Amino acid sequence: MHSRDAVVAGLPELSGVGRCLVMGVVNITPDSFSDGGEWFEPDAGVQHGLDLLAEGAEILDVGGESTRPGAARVDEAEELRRVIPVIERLASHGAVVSVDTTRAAVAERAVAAGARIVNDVSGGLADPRMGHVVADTGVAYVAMHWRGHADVMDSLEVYDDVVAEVRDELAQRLDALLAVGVDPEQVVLDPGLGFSKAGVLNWPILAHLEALDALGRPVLVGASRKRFLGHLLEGTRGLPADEPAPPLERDDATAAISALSAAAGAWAVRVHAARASADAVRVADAWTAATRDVLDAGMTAPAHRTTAVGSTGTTADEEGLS
Ligand code: PMM
Repeated sequence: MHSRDAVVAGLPELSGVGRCLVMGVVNITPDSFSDGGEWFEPDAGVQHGLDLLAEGAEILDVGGESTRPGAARVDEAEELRRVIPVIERLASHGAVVSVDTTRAAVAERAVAAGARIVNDVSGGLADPRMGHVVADTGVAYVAMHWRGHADVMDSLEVYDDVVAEVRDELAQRLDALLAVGVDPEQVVLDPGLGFSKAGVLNWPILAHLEALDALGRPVLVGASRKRFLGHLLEGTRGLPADEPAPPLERDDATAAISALSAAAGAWAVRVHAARASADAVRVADAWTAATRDVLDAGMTAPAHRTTAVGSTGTTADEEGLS
């Protein structure tokens, strides 16, 4: 069994989907690197969440503190003021809401307001009470690989073998969570792309997602609009050769990573632009299913499906094959 298919506690409607899920980002921050300030007012945040759902997101990740490298921390009261009203309103619309926080008190209040997932970029390291809150509430918990807050994270990117060290440090976080009573079924793991990881360090992690699969829990991939994509795209399509492509120019590359991550077995991708990634994970699903058909047939020619994966019921002519 792929770790993607492992049950995640408290999310029955998202279990058994059989393909990678899409988590849409709702940043209620004035200074996020990727969409800073755009959805800072609660009404705008809620509307943005609803738009992401309409574009195909299955989870909405609401955050009130920027993790942009070098960013200063916001205090707890301000973080609560930003996220709680938005979580309440999105949850009342029936959305599966996740709260992006490193603070146990914010996680607790967010769950009371309707959040079903706690997404902690510190994997429990930033707040010693976090594991206990997760155990007590029983909610799903994303534990991300992390070495320090935004003001110091760039100075902590020292690795001999980035894939093995990220895997081993995540395994330690998992053990620490289980030791305080968290059920393994609550946990989703995330390699933390871009967090204490400079450009080139992110590619081996993506290319070896199966190393995390070995930990037995589903994996979330958060590549969306990150700096390493900006560097990848330097000098393309008329962009300056010596400057990273700006965040809003990174969505197509993000969708490509969503497809590849989904094909590699990721449980979910966390993205700012949901539509392209919702399409991408479906492409990966159809691709993987067709590959499986060939393998099941003993490496002979595939038995052609009579109904396409995700078929809308329209004929080939209506859909326009050319
Ligand atoms: N990245 C950011 C914020 N939260 N959460 C998880 N689980 N994984 C990530 O990679 C991640 C995250 C930073 O991106 P943003 O500032 O655009 O939200």
